[in-house]
Amino acid sequence: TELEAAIETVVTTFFTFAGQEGRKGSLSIHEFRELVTQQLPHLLKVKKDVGSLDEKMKSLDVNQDSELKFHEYWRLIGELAKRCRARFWERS
Ligand SMILES: [Ca+2]
Repeated sequence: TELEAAIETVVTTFFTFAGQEGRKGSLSIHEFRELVTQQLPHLLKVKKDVGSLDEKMKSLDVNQDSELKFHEYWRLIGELAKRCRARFWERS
């Protein structure tokens, strides 16, 4: 189904970018930047502002190890989903 495919995309996107360098199960700052600019340009408009992207990463990095594990990345997806919901609500 569409929903199942969407969930799978959330997971495979994480691992595709996390596998680029360093530890394969987590996103480095560089990988996070790539993921956001390539895959979330409309939902997370920080493309030209590297500083705010680093801030975003810090706010998601719960254990402060400068890498994002899946559950930390998942918090971003949750935030974006909430934002989508708010917009959907306004329209209806
Ligand atoms: Ca982390």
